[in-house]
Amino acid sequence: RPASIKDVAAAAGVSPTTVSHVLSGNRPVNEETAARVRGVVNRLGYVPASLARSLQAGSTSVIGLLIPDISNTFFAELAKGAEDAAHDLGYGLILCNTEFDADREDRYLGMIRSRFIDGMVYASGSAPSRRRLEALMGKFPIALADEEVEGLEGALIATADHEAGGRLVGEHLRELGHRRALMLTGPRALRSGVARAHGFVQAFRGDVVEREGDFKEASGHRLVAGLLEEGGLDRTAVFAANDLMAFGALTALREAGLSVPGDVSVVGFDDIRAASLAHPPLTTVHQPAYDVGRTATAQLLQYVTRGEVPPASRHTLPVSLKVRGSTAPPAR
Ligand code: XLF
Repeated sequence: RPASIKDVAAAAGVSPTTVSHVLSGNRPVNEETAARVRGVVNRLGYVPASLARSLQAGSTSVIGLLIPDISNTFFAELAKGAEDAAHDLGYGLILCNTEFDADREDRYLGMIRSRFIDGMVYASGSAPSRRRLEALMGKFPIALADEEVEGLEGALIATADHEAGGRLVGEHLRELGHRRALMLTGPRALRSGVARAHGFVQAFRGDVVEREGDFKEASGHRLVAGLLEEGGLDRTAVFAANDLMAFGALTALREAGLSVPGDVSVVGFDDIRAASLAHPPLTTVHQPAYDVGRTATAQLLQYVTRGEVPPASRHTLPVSLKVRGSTAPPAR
C-alpha cells in the first residue's frame, strides 16, 4: 500500500495538516519540523494527491541530474549538456548536488522511487549508495555519466576514456625526460581516478609515488605541502587526477618557492576553463564534459519517453592532451 499523509504525520510526530503545510509551502512551518517531515516523506516515498494525479497520467516530464560537486566547473559543463538534451525533448532537469555526501545522494535517489522524476542521470560514484542504485536500476530509467560504478556493468553509460587520458600524460612526461613523478589520485573507490592512474603508470614506465586525494583543490595542496615539509619533493613532475587538485599543487609549490615548470612540471585532467587561465597555463587532458552530459541524457531519454528501463550500452568519448606552460623537460 502506498504511504498516506497520515503515515507521514504519525512517523514525523506531527498532524496531517502540518505535513500538508510543509509540502505546499502555503503556511510557514518551523524549519526543524519541516526538515523532519521532508525526511519522512522521502523515506516512505509518500506522493501527494496532486502529484499522484500527474503521475497517473504517466510522467512529470522532469529528470534528475546527480553530481558530486557543483563548484567544480567540469560538472557545470556536464550539466549544460544534460540540460540541452532534456530541453530538446521538452523535459525539465532538477540538479541534485551531493557534495560527495552519501545521505544526500540517498535522498535524491529516493525521488526516483517516489516518481517525482521520470529518470536520473547519475554523474557521481559515491561508494555507499552503490547497492541502493543497483536496486533502483532494474526498475527505473537511470544512466551513468562520467563515472563508472563497479558492479553496475549492465548500465547505460557515457564516459570519457579515462585510461587513455592517463596514458597521454605518461607518454608526454616520459618524452620530456621525466623519470620520477608524484601522482595525486582520486579516492580509490572511484573508477575514473583508478583508470587514469593505471594508464599513467603503464605509459610513464618510471618511478611513481602515489598519494590519495579527493578530487578537491584543498587535497592537492595538502598532499604536496605535506611532502615538501617532510623533507622536500624528490620528483620532477606531478600528475594530479583532476584540474582542481592540480591547482592546489601549483599553489603549494609556489608557496614553497618552487617554480613551475622550472623546478617541477604539473599536469591536470579535465581541461576546465580555469586550466588555461592558471599561472602558468596548465597542461591537462581535455575531457568532453558537455558531450558526456548530453550523450548520457539523450540516450536515457529515448527510454524515459517510452517508460522503459535502458539496456546496457557504453559510449566512450575520446580525450586529448592540451600541452601548455606547466610542463617542460626536467632541470635535473
Ligand atoms: O568523476 C571524475 C573525477 O573528477 C570527473 O571526471 C573529474 O575529473 C571532475 O573533476
